[in-house]
Amino acid sequence: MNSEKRAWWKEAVVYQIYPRSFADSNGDGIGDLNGITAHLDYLKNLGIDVIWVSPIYASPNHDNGYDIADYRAIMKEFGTMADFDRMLSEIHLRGMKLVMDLVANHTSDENAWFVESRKGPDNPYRDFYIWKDGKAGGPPNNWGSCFSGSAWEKDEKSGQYYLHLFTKEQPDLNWANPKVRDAVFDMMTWWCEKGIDGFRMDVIGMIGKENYDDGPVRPGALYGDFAPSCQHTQTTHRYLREMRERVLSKYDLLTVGETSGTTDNALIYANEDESELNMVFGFEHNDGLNDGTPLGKWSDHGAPLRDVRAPLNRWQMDLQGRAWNTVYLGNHDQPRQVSRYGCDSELFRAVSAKMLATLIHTLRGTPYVYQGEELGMTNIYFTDISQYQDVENHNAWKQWVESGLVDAQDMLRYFARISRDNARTPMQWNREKNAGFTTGTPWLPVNQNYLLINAEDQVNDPDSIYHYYRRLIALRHTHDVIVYGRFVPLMEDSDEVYAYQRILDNQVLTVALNWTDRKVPCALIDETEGEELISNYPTHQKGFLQPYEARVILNKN
Ligand code: TEU
Ligand code: CA
Repeated sequence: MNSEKRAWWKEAVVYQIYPRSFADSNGDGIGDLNGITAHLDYLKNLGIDVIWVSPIYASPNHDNGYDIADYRAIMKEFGTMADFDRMLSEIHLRGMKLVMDLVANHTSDENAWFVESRKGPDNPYRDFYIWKDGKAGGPPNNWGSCFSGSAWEKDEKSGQYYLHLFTKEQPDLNWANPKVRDAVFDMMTWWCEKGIDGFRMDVIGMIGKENYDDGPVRPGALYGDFAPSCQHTQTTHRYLREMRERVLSKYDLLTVGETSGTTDNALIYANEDESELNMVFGFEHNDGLNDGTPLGKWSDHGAPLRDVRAPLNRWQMDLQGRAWNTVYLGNHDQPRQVSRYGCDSELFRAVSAKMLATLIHTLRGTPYVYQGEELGMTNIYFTDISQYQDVENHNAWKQWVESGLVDAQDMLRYFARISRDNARTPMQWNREKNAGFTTGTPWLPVNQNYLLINAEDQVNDPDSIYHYYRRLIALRHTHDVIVYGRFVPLMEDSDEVYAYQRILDNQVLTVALNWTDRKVPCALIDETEGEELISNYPTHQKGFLQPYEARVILNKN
């Protein structure tokens, strides 16, 4: 295994910033670039190598920046290009790197390209987007948007429809047009020349549309699935190889695709031959838990060990030695990980947050930490539709509740469990007003548990979740086995214990994690003589794991 190709992006730990909610420097209630710059030492002290920042480009914010109006300008709420340049140089001064979010499957409908395109069939930008005639008085096909409703919007002016796989304010770019690829690649080059260190590529698996046939309709669903025509196609791979050749290969970048899909897909995107991307995010251990229900993610589905471990272990086994993996449980599209996979009660919050942290930092792959996760921040559990900001919630509400198809109380329960807004509440910095996030009125309420959960208290407490993350990150930076060790699953029949080994040369790392809030029998670690690298409990009980206990032992033969 020592022959494995080393790379800085395999050894790195990435921290995701959702800029709107990270730190507000000027009191308007919205996080901004100067707010990020002011907190770089906090990230450096945590041990972070790479910062991935969610979109910071000019945007009307129908989807919080994932609808870009101008790829070469900074969103005015976030600051100026001078603020960006200063942030980038301060990141580099501290030896960290910056990865930008590349949202290029679609733009905002306010992007100059779309404003032109919409003017009519003769406009030179018409083919920058996907325009089709309707069929039988309706849209061109039966596809549903990821955010509810049809994926087509009729433009009254020309009578044609344009495709939007997300909101109608996010029209899909037509990658089949070489001018679109030129424009996107030029823009990427422009950012690389500014000195950024990589791209996280939003829904990049959807860029290669191959046909516009009706998609299969799942039982109970209202629209057809676009995936067979748009997801992980040969055409997408062709565009990515072109992108590699024309842009990515010219710089030393971290590239991570937000692709979803199976390990078969990942093996192509993230192949060790580096013909496309360095790594991709799998979704089988989060969104995949909801497969088969007509409402998709809107359900009561929990996260029992078997359902979470099976996809995670499959990605570990299928990719090793062949493609590089990512490891994450939380991001800006998922609820808070301690609320979803652990337990956010006062009793178990810290210990379960540390157990989950142990998992993401000891599986094979580059770990991604989502802001506030290192403090054990929890879901906010809104109780009324009016409290939500996220367009995904409001569109789903219209489609299912206002139409009478789903009961309002049921939907609110699903939202409280899984809504993206749970992860988007402001970062909890200290015990001051609004948790120190803003002196004004925060755009989304601060979780009222900030007196219990905040960065300042945890930085001052050596036993905190924050310091546990700091220790895990330091271990990655000292032990090659954590980065390059082969993954060997253990105890796959257990409903309670997630266990595995990582093996590199003469070193064996053994990890045992109790996924439950009960003391459970487990002899694995007792039989393992070795050095304890980390644990979330100060003392252990022979033959058992305590509630949410995590143990990591290193043996050298
Ligand atoms: O998310 C893509 C995506 O597939 C999401 O719809 C995801 O499935 C859902 O939010 C949660 O399960 C990316 C971005 O990360 C997201 O924030 C954007 O809204 C979306 O693309 C459109 O750009
Ligand atoms: Ca601000």
